[in-house]
Amino acid sequence: MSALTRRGFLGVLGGAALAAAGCAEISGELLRSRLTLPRPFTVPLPIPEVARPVRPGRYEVTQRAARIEIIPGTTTEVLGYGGTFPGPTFDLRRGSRVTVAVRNELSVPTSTHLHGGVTPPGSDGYPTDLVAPGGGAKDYDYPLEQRAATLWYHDHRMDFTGPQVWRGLAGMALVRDEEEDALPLPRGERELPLMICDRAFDEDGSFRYLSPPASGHTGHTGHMAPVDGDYMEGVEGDVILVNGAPWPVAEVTATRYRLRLLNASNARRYRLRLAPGGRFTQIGSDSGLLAAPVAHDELPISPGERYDVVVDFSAYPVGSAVTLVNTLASGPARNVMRFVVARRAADDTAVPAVLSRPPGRVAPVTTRGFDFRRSSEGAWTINGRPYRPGVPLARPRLGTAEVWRLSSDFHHPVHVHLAHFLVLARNGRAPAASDAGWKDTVDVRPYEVVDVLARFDGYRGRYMLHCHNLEHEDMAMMADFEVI
Ligand SMILES: [Cu+2]
Repeated sequence: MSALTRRGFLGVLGGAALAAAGCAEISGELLRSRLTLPRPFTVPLPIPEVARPVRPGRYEVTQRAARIEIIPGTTTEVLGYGGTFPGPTFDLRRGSRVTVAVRNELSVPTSTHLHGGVTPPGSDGYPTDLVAPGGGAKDYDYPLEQRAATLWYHDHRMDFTGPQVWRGLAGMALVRDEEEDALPLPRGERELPLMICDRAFDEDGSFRYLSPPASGHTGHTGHMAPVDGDYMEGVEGDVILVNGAPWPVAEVTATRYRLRLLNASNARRYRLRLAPGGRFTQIGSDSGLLAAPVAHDELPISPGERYDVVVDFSAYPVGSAVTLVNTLASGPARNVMRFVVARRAADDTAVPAVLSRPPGRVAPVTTRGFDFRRSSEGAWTINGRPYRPGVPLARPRLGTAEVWRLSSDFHHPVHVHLAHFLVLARNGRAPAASDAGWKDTVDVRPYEVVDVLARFDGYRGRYMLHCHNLEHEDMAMMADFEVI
């Protein structure tokens, strides 16, 4: 317990002090690399390969360890879907039911969650619904009865999501539909999935993460908790990876590009800007296209969130370097990646003033509160309770909507499985421009109360809501709800 309590109250007090100082934007504790950091903007941006079905509607992917070059001149062992990091991108169609057969050849159990998916409960990646190591397998069924959106998938193993995602078990999944097809948006080489995450590396090139404390405290779920007490706030790395490459560079033409931004970090929040200046035209949120585009100078993005944006590189002279930066960080982690505008090119794309007809608001049938807080015992809890599998905190009815009031003592990116929601208010005031659209993850900041209108459509059964700071999640900040 000593490792747990050492910083137990420091975090709470520190959070309050930082909030008072007006700089409460950092959501984790920095873990430094023990090798020389690579020079930024030297590694070309990789684009993950697109998964190919073995036959129509069926994909097979094997989780396995592999050694890949992330930091130039050294290699890193990853735990990867298909032995790659990120895993392959699944390019899927609305309503085209697919099965993904996952085979686990790792030495640890896994559970795969399609984040943002409207998925039957048996395929939703419940944390104890494990695929056994050493050759276990499971067919995950995805009916994909949902709007076009930028989704991702990652491991969700009870108590070990943080270390297993850190070591590579994550990838992107795009759902497309006819509504999106009809828009003149950039596509093909001008549509870039950008999975942003931070990592730390050891001298030998391996991923550096926490080891279980020597004292060996147990997690609140009864398992060995992997999170060192010093890192209860969450783990941040000092190397920023995009699609698995450190501070990569992408050559672009002076045209519009569609960027699918995903924060796949364990704990790090970002406030993304373009330097020397420029705008993101947001066309989509976590759960699909917006009704109309929204222009942003900067985008706050917490773990699990996505933004679908268009950037028009014709606004820059040919030869320009346009750097995606994170204004919340200083030092090397302030850089994310760079675009170099190589040449002019024809561009017949546009961002129409009307993008889509998202589902409307429906009247909520009730209001429920979920309080995300560190308990006096130093555990991350929801409504005062550490996670108890099989004990639902709420039973919403299928086909209804509810207001969920999310309150917080720290940075908690709250993710709800199955349900999509609209942000109604922050501390009783209008939400931020970046809260636009239907979402599945919302950045709840210290001492904030965020009201969301959640729709429970799709399936009855057991789902969960949890903090998507993966170290908080592993330290029991999860809860079940059951759709009835
Ligand atoms: Cu949290």
